[in-house]
Amino acid sequence: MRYHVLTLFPEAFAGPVEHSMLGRAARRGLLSVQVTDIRSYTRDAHGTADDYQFGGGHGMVLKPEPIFEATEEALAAYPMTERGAVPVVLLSPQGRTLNQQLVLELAPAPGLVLICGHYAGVDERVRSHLATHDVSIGDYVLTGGELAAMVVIDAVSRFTPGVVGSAENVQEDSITSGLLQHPLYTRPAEFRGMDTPEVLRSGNHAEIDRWRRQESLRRTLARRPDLLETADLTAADREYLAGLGYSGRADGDSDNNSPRPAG
Ligand code: 6GU
Repeated sequence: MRYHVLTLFPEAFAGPVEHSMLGRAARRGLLSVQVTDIRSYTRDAHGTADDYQFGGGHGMVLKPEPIFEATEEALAAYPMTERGAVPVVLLSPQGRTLNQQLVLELAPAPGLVLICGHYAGVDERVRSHLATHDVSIGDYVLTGGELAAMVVIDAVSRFTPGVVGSAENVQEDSITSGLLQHPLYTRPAEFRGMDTPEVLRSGNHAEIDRWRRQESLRRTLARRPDLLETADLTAADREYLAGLGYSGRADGDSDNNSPRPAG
């Protein structure tokens, strides 16, 4: 994956990209992160990237020209690629909230252009005529899109072969599987009076798998019951959940999205 980040704060990417799993992946040639200073695409002597908003009001607005030109130059690296095959992602609090499904949608692309918004916002023409995706990382407001772009890069890169240990890790992790992960333990078996589950040390792999699946289900029901609506559940899963008082919906014949008590 080739990432093209457009930002007013290129320095912000040096640390996170170099000193992390991503840095290791970049040095191994599995991905690249090209950071472009939007200001380098401005035409005036002061490098003016923003301007007052039409209609008046507080807050400056990022001008369209430098962002269009920087994006077009990034896309020029893909001359043989179909238009739209390289997503142009605008990071803004108004966007679609990032989740693992959106991450999976972005992951197969050969490259990603990430536009970091700032100030009051960006000229609407960037959103309407340049960006293919408008993405937020959650319901809170950041000072800029830089941290959000790093979150997208990190989450998407986990699906680039070789970036994380094994493909299994990615397929079995929380959320991708549709359920939260079961609890994890390592040595020592007992620490300050806190025990670890006997079953995990039993060597009985069928029992271990069953325990892990049930813990995943229990934890998902307790913390994120919404995920159970779309998770791939077996008859045994449903039976276990029913024992916990969950009676989800009977295979999509109900519009009720909230868990109901059993019975
Ligand atoms: Cl992508 N940008 C900003 N400025 N704030 C945010 C965000 C993005 N996502 C959540 N909050």
